[in-house]
Amino acid sequence: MTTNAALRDLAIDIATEAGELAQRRRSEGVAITATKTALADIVTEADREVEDLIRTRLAAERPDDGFLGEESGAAGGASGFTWVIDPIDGTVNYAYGIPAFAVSIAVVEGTPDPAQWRARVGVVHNPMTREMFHAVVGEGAYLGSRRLTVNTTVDAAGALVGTGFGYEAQRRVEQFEVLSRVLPIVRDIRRLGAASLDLASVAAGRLDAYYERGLWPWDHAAGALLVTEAGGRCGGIDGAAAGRDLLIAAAPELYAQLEAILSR
Ligand code: LIP
Repeated sequence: MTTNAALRDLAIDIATEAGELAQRRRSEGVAITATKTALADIVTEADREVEDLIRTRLAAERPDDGFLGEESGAAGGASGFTWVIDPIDGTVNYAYGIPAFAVSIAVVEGTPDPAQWRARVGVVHNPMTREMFHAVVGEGAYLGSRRLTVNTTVDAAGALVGTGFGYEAQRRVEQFEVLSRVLPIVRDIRRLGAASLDLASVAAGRLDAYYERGLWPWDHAAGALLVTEAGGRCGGIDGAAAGRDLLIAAAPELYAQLEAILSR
């Protein structure tokens, strides 16, 4: 019987190796961009290569587990556990050399659906800052060895709130309308560009809250566990699970205030 701690340690080891590859490809990629290939192709290649590394490690060390990855999709397993992977979360930051992207690795139990799964382990690693955020269900959230807690003393008027925007024009029009309701109320907005790092920032108290519509399961699988293990709440409106419709993350009292604003 594999313990949660063993799954976390494996996730950290794989995230470390994957982060080193992502960093290496980025530096090599800049040279290639300067000569011929479009930067977008560099990023896609790196995304795929990093996910391939993760998938290969897991096939060797956890052959009976399922897999759900941004680049290569889903594969069932016999163990009841699924590894939910975003190899490079913060793709645009990665392409531009902004040091705010992460390898996001989660282990969930049950159906690999955010509305049904039970997260057991979450790891979010920013190789540029060498920060390793990690959590095991029921055992707290950490940045390295430092225990994390969400900010619990802030209401909406004083809140620093992270958010993000999709890639489609029409969705951005809708997201701008929502932002026009939030911005006048809160302290300020931050758009970090990587959901996993937004969620890690809420867990670490670097943001008071985060919300976004249109996220994929791999964007938030690991970060959501960081938030809940740091004493926060992560979900949607009226008790819904976090998903494509909406994700809100904050301490419970601020969550309720944001939920009221976002559900208007
Ligand atoms: C990104 C998310 C971010 C969102 C971006 C994009 P990707 O994921 O992490 O929160 O605002 O539009 O979806 O594409 O970098 O893996």
